Amino acid sequence: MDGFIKTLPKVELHLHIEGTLEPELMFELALRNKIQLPYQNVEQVRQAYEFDDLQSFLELYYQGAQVLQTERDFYDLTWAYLQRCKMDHVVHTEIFFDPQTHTARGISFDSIINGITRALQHGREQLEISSHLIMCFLRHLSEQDAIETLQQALPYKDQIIGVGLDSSEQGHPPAKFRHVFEQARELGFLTVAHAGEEGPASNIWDGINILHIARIDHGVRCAEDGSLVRLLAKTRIPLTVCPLSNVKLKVFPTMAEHNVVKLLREGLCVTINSDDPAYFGGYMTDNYLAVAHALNASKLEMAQFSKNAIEASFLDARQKAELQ
Ligand code: ES4
Ligand code: ZN
Repeated sequence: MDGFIKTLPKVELHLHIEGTLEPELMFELALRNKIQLPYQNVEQVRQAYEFDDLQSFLELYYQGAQVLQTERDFYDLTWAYLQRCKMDHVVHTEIFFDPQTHTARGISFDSIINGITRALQHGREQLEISSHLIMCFLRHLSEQDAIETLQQALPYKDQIIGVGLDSSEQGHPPAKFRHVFEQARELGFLTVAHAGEEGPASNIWDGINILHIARIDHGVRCAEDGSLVRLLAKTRIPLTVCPLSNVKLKVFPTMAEHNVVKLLREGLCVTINSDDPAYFGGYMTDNYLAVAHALNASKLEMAQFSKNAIEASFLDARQKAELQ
């Protein structure tokens, strides 16, 4: 099984590029940019990565992102992630970035997007990894702030396939972003949103009905609503599930209690993804292995996760056919 999973061609659909910042690179960038970190060494950083919930993680994640200052930093971050993708047999990846985390600190939109897209282009040319970029709005900030971010992104519209919604789900429901998602869709962006990670199944309904999302990021709490599970099975609206993330952030007490294989067997288009691999202790292969070991999934089922991800991707029909 392990050898089968390692070489299985994989597609990643839920990955925050800021969440790939390994402690080693964090220190390198802090030194380069003369930023003081609240840690003495790499081991101390890793020891700090014990989380009680989403909020306790987000605090360290936003703090870590402060070392990202220049276009070169965003390039180095993205290039390191793509090299990990190669090791994990990831052939296509759709990555999130959080511009507001950086523009709020005075970093230009241009540095962020040029650094990331230059690395993605090198990934296509040198590693044969295809990719798309999705811009996320931070849901703890206002809708007006998201609207201004959408305006800032317009000169780079060709580089961004869709918009998403991340950060604190509790207290910031999908309806808060109704207008900015409508504007984004009118401009031709596809839409996704984190929903049903820590928040209730009603956030998944609202993501579908109010934000018209093409995929649900996480979505594991759909299991609390039988009619929603039936809708998801029937429509095959995909769920981008992140197993190691869910256990680290205590969405499930242990991997053995995770519902990802159950949802697969119920016919949902569920996929396996790494979310913030530098913080949650594993990239794509690690997530696939953890699921296979804890939940007794067959090789056929593990391959189905990868097939689902091809189906759920934003590639066109011809590109999907090439991967199948
Ligand atoms: C995130 Cl796991 C998760 N949930 C919500 N927002 C996020 N941003 C980065 N990782
Ligand atoms: Zn996420």
